[in-house]
Amino acid sequence: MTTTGSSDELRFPEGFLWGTATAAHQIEGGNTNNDWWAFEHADGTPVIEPSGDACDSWNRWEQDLDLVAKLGLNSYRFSLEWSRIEPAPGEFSTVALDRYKQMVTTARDRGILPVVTFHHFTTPSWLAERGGWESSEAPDRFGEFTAKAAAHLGDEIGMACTINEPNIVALMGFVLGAFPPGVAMDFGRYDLCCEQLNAGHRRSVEALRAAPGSYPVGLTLSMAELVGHEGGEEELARFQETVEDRFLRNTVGDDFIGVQTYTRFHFTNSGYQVAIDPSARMTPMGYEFYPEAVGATASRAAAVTGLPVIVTENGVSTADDSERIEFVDRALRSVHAAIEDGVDIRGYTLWSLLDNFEWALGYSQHFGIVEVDRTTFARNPKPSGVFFGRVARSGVLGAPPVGS
Ligand code: GCO
Repeated sequence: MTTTGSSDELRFPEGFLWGTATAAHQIEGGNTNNDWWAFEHADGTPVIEPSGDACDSWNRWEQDLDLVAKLGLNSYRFSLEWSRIEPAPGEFSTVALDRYKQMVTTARDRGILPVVTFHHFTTPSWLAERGGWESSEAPDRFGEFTAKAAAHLGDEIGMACTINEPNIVALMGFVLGAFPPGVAMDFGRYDLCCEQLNAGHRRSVEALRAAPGSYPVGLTLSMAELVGHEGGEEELARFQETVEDRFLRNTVGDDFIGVQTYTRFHFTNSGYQVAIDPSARMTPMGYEFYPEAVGATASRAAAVTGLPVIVTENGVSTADDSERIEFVDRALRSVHAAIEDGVDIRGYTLWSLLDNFEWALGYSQHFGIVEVDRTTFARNPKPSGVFFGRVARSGVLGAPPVGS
């Protein structure tokens, strides 16, 4: 249980995971052999610019780990780029596997728990050309890839996240059309993709359980606090079921549920709304600025799955770093309140370590606690990173920052 110090100080449980996160395609650079690279260079997609060199983290990965350690965090969530590891079906790159293994061991050497995500939005071109997640072979192919990668990375993996936000892969790919394959409003293909991703998660869990070592395994899911208003209850229930609960139910036998929350959504008699108050404070992502959503989503995920919760992504896109500090402070207060209410939340991961490639929005968004010079790739920690590291080191959230 947590104890509180002075009235404004909130102490988090011993052993709480304090981390930050990235994803291969968003930071490595040069990931040319996947569906996202093709989507970025195709005509008529909503992608505003290609990922290009990203943050050059394929070459600067050790700098990134040094930053995580220097900030004082104890975990780092990063993803494997499937297309680097398996550039052609059944053909595996030892160089790529060795690199990711090096990241795991180097994280360990720095006292950082390596949290490895096996699929973070990108799919190898060879599989995309066969139908991607709609193809009947996708779940097995992903299970085989998981087995190969987990065997090579070995028993020093700290935690394994199978698929990052399967709901977003399906929703953006087949309803909103902003992710590959860029299909809009096709609910039949959306449903198929959801079922395939759920099957892929189960194959991946099986493969991880058979791999060397013993570490927690789970799914990470995009969740928003869903607020019902008069006349919106049915729409809320439909959204909750088709976008969240169908995945939450697919976690039986897992060790944790990864919750990834950025905002809340409103459901009224005119349907889904990002905000209902015309003067609501918004972020550059078009989300309502509402840090407290994460306490609600973590509580609901725990209630639905019965699993321990790790907040595997939370943060805010803002050019005003003091606003990020306010966001994280308020989000952590809502997490602490949920823990006080008995919710088993074991970690908080701030998205993101670096300002990086925000998918269709390119480099227009700033989620990082470290800024990256887009020309020299020099990394420069922000005050929000120093703030978060101080909380991580002490396990205590102090008085609200001045001016919040
Ligand atoms: C996601 C992804 C990240 C995003 C982050 C900000 O949740 O969409 O995991 O890749 O960059 O969430 O939108």
